[in-house]
Amino acid sequence: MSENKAFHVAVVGATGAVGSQMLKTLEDRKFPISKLTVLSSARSAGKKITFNGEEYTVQEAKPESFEGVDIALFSAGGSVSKALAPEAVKRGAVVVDNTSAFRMDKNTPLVVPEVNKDELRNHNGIIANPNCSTIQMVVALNPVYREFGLSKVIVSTYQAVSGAGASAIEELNIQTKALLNGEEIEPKILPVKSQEKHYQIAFNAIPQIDVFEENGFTFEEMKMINETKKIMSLPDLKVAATCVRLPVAVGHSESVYFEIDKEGVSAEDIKEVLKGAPGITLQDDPSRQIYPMPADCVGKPDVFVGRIRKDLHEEKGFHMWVVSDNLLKGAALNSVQIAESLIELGIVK
Ligand code: NAP
Ligand code: 12T
Repeated sequence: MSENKAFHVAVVGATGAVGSQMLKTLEDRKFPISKLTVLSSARSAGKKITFNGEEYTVQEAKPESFEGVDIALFSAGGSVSKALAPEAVKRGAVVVDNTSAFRMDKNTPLVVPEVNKDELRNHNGIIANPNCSTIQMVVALNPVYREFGLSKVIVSTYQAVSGAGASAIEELNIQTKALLNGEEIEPKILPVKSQEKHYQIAFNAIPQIDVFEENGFTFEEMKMINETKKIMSLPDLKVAATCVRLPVAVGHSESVYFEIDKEGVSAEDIKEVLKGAPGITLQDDPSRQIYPMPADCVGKPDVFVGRIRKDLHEEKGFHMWVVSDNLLKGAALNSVQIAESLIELGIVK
């Protein structure tokens, strides 16, 4: 029985914001591991990491690192995935990739287990983990779509700095302290490290996440648009997104407007559907000031939904507020759930 087997797991980018949460999630969920390989760039090679009370030495990721690996979780940037994921597959591993490198490739399943777990059966060695903002939105939209249909989505995000890596968390902390002490700041990371201009994030809001495309949308916004259609198998769904970075360390928030197909549906009907849905916690009671906030979601696996209300003008239109830990369901947890699903479906044996 595959359930009793244990696997050689490699984590690529193990020293990063996402990779460290992957290790914690594997530990917390008692993932069946027979051997663990922790990989990074040459910069962190030699560093020690503790996992399940044992010490592991971080190694530089190379093609040979994947000999004998059953499952490789990648979270070290798109160029690392492009170079090394095929090398891992060549050596017999199944790759769960957290970067945008393969997400829109038509031979690569893009999976949120609550929504489209069966797509895993079509993999060719690599399974893509969607963008963090997309994952929490589709977890909330899918049960609504199943019950009432879905024609349009307009989302504005309020995203945490941890989505941009460990260095962006450090930048927020340093700037906040400096500004409170009346000192000068020198932004170096946000909005996009490799671009020319960098802006203050402490006490600010930056309407740019990832680089701009020709059409005026940012790549983060285009990821939300294209990935939502692919995961939900709704190529004709109308989707628009505006993605904004806030001075919050962990936890993405989203204001989601959506239009359903069915008429005569109430906000209560939407709440009923979301109440029992997988991976969702409904926090919605305005009379008691109950709604989701990032500070309450840190470290928790669920997608939290509240502020559900019917639009005042559009009969089929609704609004909701969706919050989740971007490093967990948005990244590490979803990847580990994909790996668990691969075992459960007998795809990795
Ligand atoms: P991070 O905190 O900056 O960590 C980056 C990790 O990648 C570190 O472990 C780093 O190792 C490693 N790395 C960098 N260059 C490498 C190389 N050439 N070879 C091997 N390892 C290398 O970033 P993060 O926030 O964890 O994000 C990592 C990646 O995950 C991102 O680039 C993005 O593609 C993806 N991501 C996806 C989502 C999502 O929406 N699902 C969210 C966030 C991030 P060193 O310690 O040696 O530098
Ligand atoms: N640049 O889709 O900056 O791999 O918050 C996710 C988050 C890329 C991704 C961010 C990013 C991804 C960010």
